[in-house]
Amino acid sequence: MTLVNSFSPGFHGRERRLTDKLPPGQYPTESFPVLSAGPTPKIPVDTWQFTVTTELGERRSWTWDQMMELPQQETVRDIHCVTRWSKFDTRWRGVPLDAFLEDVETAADYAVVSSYGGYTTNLPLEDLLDGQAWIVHTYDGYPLSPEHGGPARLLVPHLYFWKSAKWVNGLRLTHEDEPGFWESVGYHNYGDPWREQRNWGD
Ligand SMILES: Nc1nc2c(c(=O)[nH]1)N[C@H]1C(S)=C(S)[C@@H](COP(=O)(O)O)O[C@H]1N2
Ligand SMILES: [Mo]
Repeated sequence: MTLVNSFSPGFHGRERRLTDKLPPGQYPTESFPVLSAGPTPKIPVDTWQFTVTTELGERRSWTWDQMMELPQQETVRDIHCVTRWSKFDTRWRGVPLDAFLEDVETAADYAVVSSYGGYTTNLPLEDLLDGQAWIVHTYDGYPLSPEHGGPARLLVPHLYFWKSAKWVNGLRLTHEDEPGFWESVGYHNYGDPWREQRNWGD
């Protein structure tokens, strides 16, 4: 077997690529499963807003049109759901969180991201910055469908996909880390797929 592999660079290359891209305990899928804890809210873009609230209660909101005027980026990422599917090379378009947060004055270390419908998820503020997270409105060239979080969702591909809040409508900056919806019922507080942080205690 080893001999065959070493004479077959194509196969060897594929194997290598899979182990580099697939976190422990995950399997790759071509489909795009829908995972929602409740009904799918329908949010028209003319009522959509994204609001940042600081630890001092100061608020800054963007309408859909204002969000679309911010610098847009396209990003191609692998996503990893805690239910063990991973999907490679998903293509998104949206606004990096840096663009929303650059003029916001804060000394907070954490953020609680919130959604239409009431879903929340928490993460360290630094995980949202430096080009690591986006508010995305386009998936694979088309407007993001309601089932997948349209009109806009958070995308934080370096953490398990439950951190990527669908139907996102804002974030609150906090000094103390406050567990969100899944984090408060046993999911890991941080959720790094490469360290297999699925549940509290992992
Ligand atoms: N608002 C909201 N966002 C959410 C969820 C949810 O139930 N509500 N589910 C999370 C979970 S557990 C996962 S795996 C992904 C699923 O995204 P998808 O349905 O686009 O695959 O969305 C995350 N974001
Ligand atoms: Mo999930």
